[in-house]
Amino acid sequence: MRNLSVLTPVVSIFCIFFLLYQITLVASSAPPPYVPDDAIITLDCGSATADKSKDMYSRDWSGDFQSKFFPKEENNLKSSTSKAPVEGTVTKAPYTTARISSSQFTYVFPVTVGPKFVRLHFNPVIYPGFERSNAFFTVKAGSITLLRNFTASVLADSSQKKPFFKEFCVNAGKDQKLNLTFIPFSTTFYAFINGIEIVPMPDDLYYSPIGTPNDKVPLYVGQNPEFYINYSTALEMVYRLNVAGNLISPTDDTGFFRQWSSDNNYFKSTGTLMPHQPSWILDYVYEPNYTAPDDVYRSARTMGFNRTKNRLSNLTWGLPVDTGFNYLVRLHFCEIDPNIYFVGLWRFIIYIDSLLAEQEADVIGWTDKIGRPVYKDYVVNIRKKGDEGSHNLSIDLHPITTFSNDEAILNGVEVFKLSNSDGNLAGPSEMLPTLLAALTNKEKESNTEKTIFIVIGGGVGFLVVLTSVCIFVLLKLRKSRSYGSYFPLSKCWCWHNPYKGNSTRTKALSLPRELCRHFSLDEIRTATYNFHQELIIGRGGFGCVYKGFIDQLAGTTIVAIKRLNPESRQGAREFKTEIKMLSQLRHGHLVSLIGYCNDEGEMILVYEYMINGTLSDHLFDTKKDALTWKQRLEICIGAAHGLHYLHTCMKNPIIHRDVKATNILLDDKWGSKVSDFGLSKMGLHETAVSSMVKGTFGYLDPDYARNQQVTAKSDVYSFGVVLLEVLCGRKALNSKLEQEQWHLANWARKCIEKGTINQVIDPHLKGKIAPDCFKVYVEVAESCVRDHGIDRPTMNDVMEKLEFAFELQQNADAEQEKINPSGDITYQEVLSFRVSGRTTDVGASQHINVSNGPMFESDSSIVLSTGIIRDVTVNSNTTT
Ligand SMILES: *[C@@H]1O[C@H](CO)[C@@H](O)[C@H](O)[C@H]1NC(C)=O
Ligand SMILES: *[C@@H]1O[C@H](CO)[C@@H](O)[C@H](O)[C@H]1NC(C)=O
Ligand SMILES: *[C@@H]1O[C@H](CO)[C@@H](O)[C@H](O)[C@H]1NC(C)=O
Ligand SMILES: *[C@@H]1O[C@H](CO)[C@@H](O)[C@H](O)[C@H]1NC(C)=O
Ligand SMILES: *[C@@H]1O[C@H](CO)[C@@H](O)[C@H](O)[C@H]1NC(C)=O
Ligand SMILES: *[C@@H]1O[C@H](CO)[C@@H](O)[C@H](O)[C@H]1NC(C)=O
Ligand SMILES: CC(=O)N[C@H]1CO[C@H](CO)[C@@H](O)[C@@H]1O
Repeated sequence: MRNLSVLTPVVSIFCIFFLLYQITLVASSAPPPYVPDDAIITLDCGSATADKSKDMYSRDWSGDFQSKFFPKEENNLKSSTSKAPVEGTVTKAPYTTARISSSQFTYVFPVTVGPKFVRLHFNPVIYPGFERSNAFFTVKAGSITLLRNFTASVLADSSQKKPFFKEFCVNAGKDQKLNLTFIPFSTTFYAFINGIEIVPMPDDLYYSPIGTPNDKVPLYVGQNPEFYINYSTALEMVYRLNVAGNLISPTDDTGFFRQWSSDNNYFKSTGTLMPHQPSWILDYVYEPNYTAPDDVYRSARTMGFNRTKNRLSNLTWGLPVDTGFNYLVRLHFCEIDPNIYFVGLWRFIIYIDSLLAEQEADVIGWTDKIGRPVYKDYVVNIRKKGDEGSHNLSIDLHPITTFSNDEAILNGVEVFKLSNSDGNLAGPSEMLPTLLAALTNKEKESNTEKTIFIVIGGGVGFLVVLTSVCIFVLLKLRKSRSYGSYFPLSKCWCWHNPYKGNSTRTKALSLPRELCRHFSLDEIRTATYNFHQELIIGRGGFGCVYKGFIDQLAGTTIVAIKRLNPESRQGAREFKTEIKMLSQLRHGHLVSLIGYCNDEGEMILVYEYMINGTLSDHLFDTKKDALTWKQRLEICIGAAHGLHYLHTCMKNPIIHRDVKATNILLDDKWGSKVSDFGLSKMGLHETAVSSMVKGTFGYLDPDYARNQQVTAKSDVYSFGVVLLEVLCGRKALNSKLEQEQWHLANWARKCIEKGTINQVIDPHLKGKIAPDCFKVYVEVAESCVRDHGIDRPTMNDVMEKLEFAFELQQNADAEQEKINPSGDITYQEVLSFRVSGRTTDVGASQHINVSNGPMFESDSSIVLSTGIIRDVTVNSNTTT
């Protein structure tokens, strides 16, 4: 008895303490009301300050013109304001005026430190003087990219050309400024903005930096247990849904002017609506009362009364999102069914993107009582899967079968995209084809501009140079007739040689000469629109070459991006050293290597972009205008210079090993550059069919095929084949022709020997080649494709002779023009011409034995024997 009487007060005291403890616990967890420390800014862009206009919710907007938020800096002054033509019902602020510019402009908002809502309002109509499809720009908040390569018009097209807004959460840093910069893609495009809203928000509304109470840190679905969202992250609101409810307008939000939409378009299963409870007084114990408007919690979707069906299904929402980002998914819950009053009655599983997010959700279990709102945050990573740009993020609720009910409930959903580690929120664009068309047009425009400039600018200079050259030539011609003494001349000729000016292109890239830039894989992805199919400009055994756009924010440079495929990615370690070596090679006639990327096991090379493609594109089966003879000569001379440089720039010659018409690229001025040099050394060549012999059939030095001894003369042979292709307009190897003509080099040699080479020249060149020039050219070509390397000239000889041939053509043209100033220049055909008796030939052997006897045995097919590849040779017996 005594014992009991002692126990009773103890128990009761304990109970009282426990109750008090509970009460204080509840009281202390009720959050204080939020008092914003900053004013709300609503800026009507493009409208004068004096005008205060009201939007459809009767909120006031003030003009940005001469406002303190729009500094009078030089860039900003280039922007203009424009009125939106009245379309449909949009006659309210901020959509009636816009600020538009083809150069970048910045707004500076003085704000307190802390996170803010930033809402950008767009009305994508046609503004006078601006083409709708040319709205293409990037928006940055400080260093964070909010919208990259954003095309407001497309977004609007998919939502019926209505005005729309984009909402972000961005943190203002210590300098207490929020800068919003609008950057057009390039000067052809423009950026525009109709309205900007800045609204302060509580620190803990969506952010959860380290130190946040555990139950408020988002669960990282399928990964680590938690995911902290710190203030350096920017959020983009993608969905804010009032489940089973109607639209809640900004003015009915809890003071942040958020808009809540109906979930009707995203709800995918069947279910019932919980009766809306308009009179419920909600009890905010676990969340601040500003978390969401009461109306969000006063309605919900549940599954319905058929328990058999519920057990077999999910309550499902599908939300299309961009891939390659993390998403914050906030689910709002509030039990509003008066019959659900105890724990364990309604329990369900939550899947987010088909991953288990919550094993046992029980709203009453979380809140103890009906009418108490609670939210749960999850972060889910939506990976890039192949080419898929958009993905349906699914939310599935599945009931856990309990003793009385099989149900699930949801009241509201918010989904935010989280910025990447590089501060980017921009997803893939759906706009690629349009963009490409626009860029291509732009390219063409600038090309014609340039061409006109050159023709006009070059015309005057050309006359001056030509006059001096003529005088010089005449003087020189009197003095000497030997090749050697023409060389000073060739230098004169270079003054007006358009391709000599090519180094300006390299300079335009503003890269230090020796520097080889390292690109991150992200940069490469951005530049190629994630290796977009439409940007492929070349394919080969090595992988693909993409057209790429780098430094998009600073004016955009077009580059060629070569991505080596996994099979050729051998020797990753040597990659970097080789790249360093290659990047040292700089010459006006070599395609410059700008940089590389070796992230994640990739091997990617970034080259300057050559707008006119390959020489091959313009020689064979082309619908393009045929290249003129002089253009062809200049192209060959340029390529010869490039190869000569490779052979002589270092102590040991760098041998290209794959000289061919597809490796000679043409720039905007039809100057030529050699590409793909140095790759064979790394074992990265596309034509690396065997480890023994590398090269391309039809161009392959027979000496090399025999001995596997590669020398600079192997390049000379291949270059000779190119010279023949240029002259004949035929491919090095063409099995569609008669068998004896398959192999151009062998066939041409036979024709030269027989004196019938004139019969196989490109029909486009008939009557265009001065006979003297023709002879020199054919001699050079023939000497290059001789069977033995020792009989072939050096690249230097080839280069000089080609320049000589060019001069002969120039002189002949000048003569012709004197006789017939207005007419087309036509030369007599060289009917029969043999290369023989070349006494002044440099470095050439005295005997030519072109087709006497089988110089290279073969049975007219590609012979693969003991791993050695031989070139195709025409059986000489068939001709005799
Ligand atoms: C914002 O712009 C102002 C004025 O141009 C500049 O002083 C400030 O450093 C900028 N702040 C940021 C974060 O870019
Ligand atoms: C903030 O979060 C991002 C992404 O999770 C992370 O990369 C960054 O290091 C974090 N910054 C700080 C200061 O914790
Ligand atoms: C939240 O509660 C406070 C009082 O605690 C009140 O002043 C405020 O208006 C409420 N906010 C909302 C959005 O209901
Ligand atoms: C409940 O759903 C099941 C499965 O869909 C169906 O077979 C059954 O007829 C439904 N019951 C009622 C009463 O509608
Ligand atoms: C994604 O979900 C939306 C709406 O929920 C739907 O209209 C669309 O067809 C879905 N797309 C795919 C690929 O499932
Ligand atoms: C519910 O959704 C989850 C996740 O997508 C899925 O794994 C499960 O099979 C679904 N259950 C039913 C009954 O459809
Ligand atoms: C059309 C376009 O420019 N799309 C790119 C925009 O930027 C993102 C992010 O870098 C790229 O992924 C898109 O390909």
